[in-house]
Amino acid sequence: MEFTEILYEKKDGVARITVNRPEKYNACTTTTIYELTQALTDAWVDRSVGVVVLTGSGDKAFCTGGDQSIREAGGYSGTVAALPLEVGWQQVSSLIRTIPKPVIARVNGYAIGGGNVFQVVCDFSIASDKAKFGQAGPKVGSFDPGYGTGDLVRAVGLKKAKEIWFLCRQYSAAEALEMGLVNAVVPHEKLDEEVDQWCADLLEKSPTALKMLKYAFHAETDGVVGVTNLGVGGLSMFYDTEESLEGKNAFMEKRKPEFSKFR
Ligand code: 2NE
Repeated sequence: MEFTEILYEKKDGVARITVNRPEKYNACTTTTIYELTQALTDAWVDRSVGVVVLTGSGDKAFCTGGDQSIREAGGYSGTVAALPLEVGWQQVSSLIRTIPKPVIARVNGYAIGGGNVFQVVCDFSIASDKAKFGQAGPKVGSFDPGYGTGDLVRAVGLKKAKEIWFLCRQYSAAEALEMGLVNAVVPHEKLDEEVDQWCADLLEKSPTALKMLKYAFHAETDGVVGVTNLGVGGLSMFYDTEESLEGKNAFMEKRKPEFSKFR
């Protein structure tokens, strides 16, 4: 796959997606967002991938949200001009939350605005001790409702989530750990070692158990979409059974299905 604003590599069961605009502190255009959806979709369908790592290039920023320098009426420009704001950004968050594999945010620097939302919706966040966190919407005339507010509430509690959004303060990695915004903080130079260890620990586990757990965690909060994902996770396993195949085989062989032996 050819990308211009992200890097995408797959190795030893791990798909690593890197927002690659370090000169803009990894702020995103519509192209970046579109490419993120493509990479996440590829990681979803590739059975060799067990864990996804999301990060940013360089050592300044994980991601600082929308690129304000190319923001225009209606959204953010880029070569994929036809990607409306409400499709692209929430699609990335949605894919991170529904891809049936653990997604780790490797937070190597600033996670601000939409960048903080991305790390919030990841299953795990491992932060460098240099990382800084915060929302910026009310400062720059934006807000990120839904995943950007709901998952934050569940991570840090309602009062703290409102403080983060309304006041647009920045929080250190230590403060983020204390409030439950991240899972672990390590010295900057140990970040890759720590992320690699989490990947190795996850890759040892049953992929189906992890998939169903991920869906179960979101089923409660995501309404019919959450229940659908949980149900379809079950359906994909049912398709692997003899009982399910009997239905298909009977149809193809133009006979009545014999389901009674599966009772
Ligand atoms: C991240 C932060 C706090 C860093 O501050 P500092 O002082 O350490 O660095 P500086 O000089 O501000 O930034 C370094 C370079 O990166 C660019 C800056 O313009 C600067 O470029 P030069 O002047 O050196 O050429 N840069 C950083 N973030 C950028 C951005 N988001 N867009 C374009 N250029 C950016 C500080 O830079 C900061 O506060 N950044 C802005 C954060 C922000 O407002 N993000 C957007 C929030 S809204 C959003 O993400 C969103 C949403 O709410 C809903 C839907 C979709 C998106």
